[in-house]
Amino acid sequence: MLKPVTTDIDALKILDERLRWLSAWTIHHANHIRESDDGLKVGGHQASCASMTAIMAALYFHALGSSDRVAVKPHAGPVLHAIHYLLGSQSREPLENFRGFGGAQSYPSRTKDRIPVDFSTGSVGLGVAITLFASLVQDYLTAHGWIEDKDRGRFVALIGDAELDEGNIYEAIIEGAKHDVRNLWWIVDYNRQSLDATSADRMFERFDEIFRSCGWRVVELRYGRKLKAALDAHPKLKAWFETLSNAELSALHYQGGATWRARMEDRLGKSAAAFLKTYDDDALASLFTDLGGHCMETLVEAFDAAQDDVPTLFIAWTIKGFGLPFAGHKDNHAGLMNPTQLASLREAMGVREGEEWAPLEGVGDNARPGVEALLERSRVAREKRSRAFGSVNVPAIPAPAGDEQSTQAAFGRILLDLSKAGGELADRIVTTSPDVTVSTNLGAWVNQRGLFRRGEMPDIFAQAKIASTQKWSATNNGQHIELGIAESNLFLMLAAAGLSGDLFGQRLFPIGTLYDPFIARGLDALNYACYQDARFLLVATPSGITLGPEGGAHQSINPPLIALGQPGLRHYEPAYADELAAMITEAFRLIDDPDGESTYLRLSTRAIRQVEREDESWREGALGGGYWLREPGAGAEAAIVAMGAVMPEALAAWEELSEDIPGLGLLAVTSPDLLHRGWTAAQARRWHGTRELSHIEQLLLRLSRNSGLVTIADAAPASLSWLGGVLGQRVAPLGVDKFGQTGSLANLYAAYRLDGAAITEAAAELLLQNGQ
Ligand SMILES: Cc1ncc(C[n+]2csc(CCOP(=O)(O)OP(=O)(O)O)c2C)c(N)n1
Ligand SMILES: [Mg+2]
Repeated sequence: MLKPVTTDIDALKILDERLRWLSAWTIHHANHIRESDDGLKVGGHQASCASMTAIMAALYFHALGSSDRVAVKPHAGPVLHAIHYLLGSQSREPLENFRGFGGAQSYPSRTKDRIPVDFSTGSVGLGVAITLFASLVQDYLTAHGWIEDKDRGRFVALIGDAELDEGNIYEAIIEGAKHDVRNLWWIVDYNRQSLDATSADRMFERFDEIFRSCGWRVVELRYGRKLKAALDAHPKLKAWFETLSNAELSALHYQGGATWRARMEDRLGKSAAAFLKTYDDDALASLFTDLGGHCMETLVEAFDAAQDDVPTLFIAWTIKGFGLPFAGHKDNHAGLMNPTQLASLREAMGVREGEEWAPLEGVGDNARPGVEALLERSRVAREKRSRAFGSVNVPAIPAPAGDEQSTQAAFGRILLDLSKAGGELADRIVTTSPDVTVSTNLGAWVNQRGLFRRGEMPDIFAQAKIASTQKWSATNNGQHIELGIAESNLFLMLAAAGLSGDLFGQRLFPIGTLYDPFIARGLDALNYACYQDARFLLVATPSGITLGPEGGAHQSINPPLIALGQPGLRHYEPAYADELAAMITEAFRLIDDPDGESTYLRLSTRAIRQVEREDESWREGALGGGYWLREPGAGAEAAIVAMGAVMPEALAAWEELSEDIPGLGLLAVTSPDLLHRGWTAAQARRWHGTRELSHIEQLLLRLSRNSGLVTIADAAPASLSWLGGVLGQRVAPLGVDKFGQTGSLANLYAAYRLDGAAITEAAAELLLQNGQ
């Protein structure tokens, strides 16, 4: 772990100033100097950066070790780039092109930025919480013997104070307390301002209570050294200072020394007179800006003092826009200095015109060697880590036997078989679920592989010999991470475990299960996981109104549409167990492939009769998004297009209708998502001159151009209705477009038009139109 290095506070202060300059300049350059060809506002957050430069200088140039990982507050992205610029690991061009195409991204991005970014940030709150789950993954890997103690690091989140309103942070620390998480530093840039205005008063006390009760150490860095000494010598002044509301304090910082003086004369009268005599206005303003988060000595001391593994929240008081003309102004969130203000700042910082990008411009000859030596000593990684892929052999997974099976039960069987068979893949699987382990059929796997806990957790029921089919004991060898009901945590857990190869050089195959409708509960965290290219398998089950008696609150409708629009996540919806086995094999392959992605399996509890296969020709189609379960006749007038659990209805209708409609085909769609992607990709290729039909075009070309398609899915009808746009065939879309309710399958399929009668009617109508 970290050892404090002998540091040069003066050099750190210089670097703090360099970061403030470079971040402000980068944003200024993008907005005021770079040519704009579209007139769009470029933007950037000079005030949010200035608020954090001392904290980040103390961290990156003093406290961080080489195995530590950081999630940087999104709006401080330019400071991170400036740090790497000073370290020599960022070049000038991406900074000149900040927020431009191919330039440094507005918010730190793992995938798009050239510098090492440990965690992408942007949606506030998520970058904070993922560090907690990454720390848990580190504990998991250590316990399983995959990383050594010397390679363990600390996980740091740099947090805006308004970010602490995000509920996902509290869901995470509650979960963290259960798992006894450690090695976390969360550092709040407590500038008491949000986007709109100043934030609610005295929240630091609330945060303090909440975090402490979850087992955290809370370190408040309210005062810098100078201010602390001054206030300690004047208790009345201190008492008054501490009564100032966030808005009053911010306004005073903005207004400056004369206003501080007038206010103190007014409020404290004679008792302040002696104190005020010792400061001119500028000195007074400067004294009151000496808050903990701007005082290098205070920061370094606090970081050096927190070298154990207790999770620690630092509340570092700061001023938003510190050192800039709009410091403390409530509207400064997106505020940009104008060219005149920027020129004054440049002069004040000793930067010559034309030398704005020179890394150590303005640093005197005497100071330079010390600053350069400190940069040299920084243990922060300069290079992006290469990503570890292809490390684990993924064998083909056999389909579980059984004439009648549900995809959910088959999923449980597949994992059980994998566990029993053993091997590297099985050992590298880690499962997790927000309190629906048993009801999503992970129970048998957990019986085999056990729960993971750093401290052992005995199964009291088993010890008491109370009969139960489910073992529930935990050890540090276990492979299932139990989560409380908080779907956002599930996705952050999957994100962290799905980045294991990138963060720790150790591949894991994370599988998360939840009920399909509750994907929506964690949607932003799911998007966040995909955005940074975390790799995992998401198993959502049960799904749809096929859930029957469980009723409308648990019957999902729109997740296939969500998946259709979600980059980085492949949706598969199998009808049969053999399809599922092929998809799980593919999902594992995609996890460990540089060009892979994550997979979402939408499963069902409905046991259906399995189909007889004549050969293996279905397999490739099923993995590509669809295949003809019943081949159409050449130029057929119609086809039924069905997905997932309603396949028996589609097959029955096909049997019934194929006498009347010669050549009627039955297309089993396994992934509208892949079909749609393939279709648009083929179009894009054609624009570039390559003629190559997509999978769905090839499938549909078997039918006549003016044929009709009856599409059916236990999901929003739009999941499949778009298929009519591929070749211009007409579509009668069946699906669920009202909330579900309780009932038997027969009741519900009839009421929601997912039965054979609906298919027949829809087909008849299409054919009638054909005749017209
Ligand atoms: C989930 C989400 N909601 C809203 C925003 C828009 N937003 C960006 S920054 C911000 C306020 C940030 O205030 P704070 O966290 O205190 O940061 P700082 O004052 O340091 O800029 C908001 C609302 C966002 N990025 N993410
Ligand atoms: Mg703030």
